[in-house]
Amino acid sequence: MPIALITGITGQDGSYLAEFLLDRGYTVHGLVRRTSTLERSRLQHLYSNPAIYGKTLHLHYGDLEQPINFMRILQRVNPSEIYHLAGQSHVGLSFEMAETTTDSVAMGTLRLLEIIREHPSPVRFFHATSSEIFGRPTLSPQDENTPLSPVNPYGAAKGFATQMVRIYREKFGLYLANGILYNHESPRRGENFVTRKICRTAAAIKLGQASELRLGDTSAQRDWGDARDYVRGMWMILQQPVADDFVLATGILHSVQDILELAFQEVGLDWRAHVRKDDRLMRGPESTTLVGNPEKARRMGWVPSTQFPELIRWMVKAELDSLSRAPRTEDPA
Ligand code: G4F
Repeated sequence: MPIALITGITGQDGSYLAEFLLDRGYTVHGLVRRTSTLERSRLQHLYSNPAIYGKTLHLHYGDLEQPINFMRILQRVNPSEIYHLAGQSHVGLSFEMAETTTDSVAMGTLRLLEIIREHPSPVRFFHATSSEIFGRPTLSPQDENTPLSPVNPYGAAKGFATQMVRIYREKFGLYLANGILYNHESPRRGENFVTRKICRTAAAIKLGQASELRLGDTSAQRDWGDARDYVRGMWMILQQPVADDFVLATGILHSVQDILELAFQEVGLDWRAHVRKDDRLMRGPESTTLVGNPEKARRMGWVPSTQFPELIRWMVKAELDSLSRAPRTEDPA
């Protein structure tokens, strides 16, 4: 039975990836940070299933600031595949928390690479990197050979980690792969990312639990896909005979405004009556024309399955359903 170790298992991608691998007969081990609150809601259905938790799914306390702790877990678990998804992932916040972001994203990855270098058994390593490494690219769409030009601390940290994966792969002949991931969303997305924020607030307004939605730059454009497609792509990347880098993207740009219109249409309201521009949510240096060329991933058989309107409708329906059961108390900024 194959064994996988996932860093960042409690996040959107980690939880979908855990489900995907368990369905394929893997034993899955996840690294979870020790915090005062037990944030495992995305894994709750697996965690509370006695046929799964403690049998084919195991969680270990650990974080990437403590390499010895990770080394022990690696030795004990001895996985055939490692999926490295952990790290501060909010671009806007990375301006406020540049050091924390750099430490978790850049140094966290380097520490793992150093440990893998010394690990006695062969292991395949997937690094979830980001389109933010391209920042303001001179070429669109971007592919695996596009030069890095990040415009925020998060993108710079990811750029460093991406390049170190390439360097260690070449120098030490290790199986290390980068998945260059464009935006990917789902009802499990964090509430302060724009798709989830819009879908959740539109649903809350419809249900009388909120009255307005405050946003930054609604003309901003991104290449948005379905997170479930992206975790399937991560797995496919590690099944390739030779370690390599792959762009996972839809190849199609949409704007924040497009999300707004689709989400409010889904709840039968006019967005103009509820949306307010908030300058505090403007990002300053904004990444532009981040749209990926997924041609190389297509050649390995990866095709995104969900169209953008379907993705937004799915997210809005999920929010209507969850807010009907448990009304909103938070105000996502
Ligand atoms: O949803 P976002 O915060 O995602 P962003 O910054 O593109 O980053 C996400 O995708 C990257 C992959 O390309 C990942 F690497 C990264 O970890 C993360 O998962 O913002 C999307 C766009 C931006 O242009 C932002 O300025 O939406 C714009 N926006 C406008 N108003 C807003 C808001 N973003 C947020 N979060 N909140 C707003 O009110």
